[in-house]
Amino acid sequence: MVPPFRPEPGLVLAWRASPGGTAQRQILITITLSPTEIARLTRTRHTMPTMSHGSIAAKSSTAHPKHSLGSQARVLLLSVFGPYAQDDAYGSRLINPMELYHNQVTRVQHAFSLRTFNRSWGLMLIQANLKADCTLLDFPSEERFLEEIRSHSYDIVGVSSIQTNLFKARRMCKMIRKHLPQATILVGGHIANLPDLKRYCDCDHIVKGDGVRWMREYLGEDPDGPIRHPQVPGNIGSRIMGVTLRDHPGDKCATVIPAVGCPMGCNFCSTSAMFGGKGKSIEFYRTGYDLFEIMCQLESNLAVQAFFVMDENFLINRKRALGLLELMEAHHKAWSLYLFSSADVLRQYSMDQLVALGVSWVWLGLEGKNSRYKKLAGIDTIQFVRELQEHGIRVLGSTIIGLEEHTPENIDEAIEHAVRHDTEFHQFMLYTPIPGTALFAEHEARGTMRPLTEYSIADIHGQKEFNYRHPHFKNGEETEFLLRAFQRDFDVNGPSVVRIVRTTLRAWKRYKDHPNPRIRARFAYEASNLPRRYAGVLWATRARYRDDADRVRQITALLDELYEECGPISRRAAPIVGRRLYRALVREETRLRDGWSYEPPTFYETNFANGPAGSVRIRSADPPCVTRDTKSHDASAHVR
Ligand code: B12
Ligand code: SF4
Repeated sequence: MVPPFRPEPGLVLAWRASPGGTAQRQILITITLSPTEIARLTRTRHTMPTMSHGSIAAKSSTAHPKHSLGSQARVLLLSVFGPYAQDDAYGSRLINPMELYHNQVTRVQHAFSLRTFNRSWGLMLIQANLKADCTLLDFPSEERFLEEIRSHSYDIVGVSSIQTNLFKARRMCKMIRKHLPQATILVGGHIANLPDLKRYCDCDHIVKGDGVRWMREYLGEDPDGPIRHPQVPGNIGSRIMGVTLRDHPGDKCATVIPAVGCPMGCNFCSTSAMFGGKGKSIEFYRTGYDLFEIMCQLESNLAVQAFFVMDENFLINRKRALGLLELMEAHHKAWSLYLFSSADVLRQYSMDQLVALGVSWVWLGLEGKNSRYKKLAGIDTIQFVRELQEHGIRVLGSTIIGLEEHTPENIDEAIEHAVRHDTEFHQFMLYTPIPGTALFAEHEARGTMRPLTEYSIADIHGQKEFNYRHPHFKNGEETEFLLRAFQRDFDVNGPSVVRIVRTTLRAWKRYKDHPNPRIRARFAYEASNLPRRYAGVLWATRARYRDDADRVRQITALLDELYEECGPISRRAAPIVGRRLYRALVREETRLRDGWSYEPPTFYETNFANGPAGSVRIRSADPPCVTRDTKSHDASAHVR
């Protein structure tokens, strides 16, 4: 049972018709204020009283608010407080953990689910690019957050949140006001697109779009200065089958953030909407050379040769991608890249180019059979996924449940279509109009949004229910359809880890004798787990599925293929590693059955020396020392 959100005194949440009497709706909050509260809310805090809201990067800097202390201001940046994987009154939900895969990809795979955390990269990027002293408290508990604002003095406190975590952001603002009444409060991240956010959160500025530029302007620093890059491992504390992955090729990688936003502008996409929508994106690193410089530093400082490229559609800037490839070739970099991409953009590259660029994972929007997205037009995605896999490119397919044409009668067909892709990972998400997107505006205009009183915003994370009236799904049946999709994919295609071993093995067989030593080296690195660890994975998984004849047959065939390729060493290793893994797997299953969940550790970091006790000073990767223009710009020129 999810405990209901208990509104604090004076807070009323309701939808009502806008004054014009149209179908437009707005969120109405009535807040009863004491005279001191009114005085506090209306007071100017070190800021020019020009704008109540932040600006997207493209707005004129003359209207930009400034902090009176400039770079002398002390800044604290915060992510919303945990714990996350539990049902509570502040909007945490057990089914919405702070984990990418277990949240929305492998959530029904039990102990086979990949458990891992990612840092709050947006906050890290901001911190690395301010001259002002800036402290970051990432994933605090509520107590730790309170301790920080009670025991330290800050001039600016910035909270990053997504819309789902509104109640936490609201509580944090309230607490900051109470304990640091002189501080300016900023709220940024995807929550900024929520209409009337200021009515919920007692903050001074809502920052929409890129926070680096906004903060630099706010502090009187150079908004066009070069972008330093945080040095951050892509994944933290990864576990699978009950085992923690340490130095595991395939997990050990650095995050690199070339850009934010996506010029494709799909109607439901809040990331695209956040950074300007169709035709727009914000590039931090415009050329292959800029990116290469950063990646070289991350490579040596973090000892990685794989990169999680945090860019919604990295390959869309072809010149930059091919520029990077040229430098990788010239400098013999056998890097692996984990990318997000749309199918049409991927298709603009030859397989040779993708392989040479080290593309070894791609997060691919499959959306739905016959969905009308331009990025999928004329592409047989099942065939395309197969082709990518044959070249060692593992695919995380992303399918939408609840497209307008989906009905209770045809949903199984839609699910079967998704499952037939047999991708290594498959994300299923509910079609959800998020404020700020074209889809939301459409539903608003049609009057099909559900009243806020009917649901909690904390449940609008794409894995539970709709926030609008679907034309065909009634009475919350989407919850079961979504779960059915995950379960079907798991039942038919089995644990993702086996699919990953399959594609890694086939790619190794195909590329181990490639004439280019750089390409051979990359495949060798990715295949280095095969003889022992992956042999053990298959052995243990087969043991776990011993009562399922089909699965046993399938895994045995793959294991035989692996033995043939890797020789006697793998035959000897499989049962030894496998038995150990099997025991860990069963232990993990018991733990999970008993209600075990995972939480990310807290990080406390400063961008200056001699920070408070317990804090760690960050280091960042520096770009080539030229002034960069990171303004929002028309990126459509890159799309052929
Ligand atoms: C990494 C990630 C995660 C990580 C979270 C890591 C973390 N520490 O928070 C994981 C995998 C755990 C995750 C989970 C979820 N996520 Co998520 N996630 C992302 C992802 C892919 C990347 C975010 C990122 O780092 N981008 C790169 C950085 C540089 O950009 P940024 O974060 O936007 O930050 C910039 C600005 O926003 C701004 N900014 C950000 N914070 C602040 C704060 C201040 C003070 C200021 C001034 C500026 C500022 O400045 C930054 C630099 O320009 C985005 C999609 C995307 N591409 O952005 C989705 C996204 C943010 N997630 C989203 C959602 C919905 C979720 C989930 C609910 C699950 C789901 N259904 O997808 C859960 C929630 C988990 C929870 N309990 O809170 C949505 C948010 C929708 C919305 N409008 O609110 C997004 C946009 C994906 C999408 N399109 O649906 N997520
Ligand atoms: S292609 Fe992907 S990232 Fe780009 S707008 Fe569409 S859904 Fe968003």
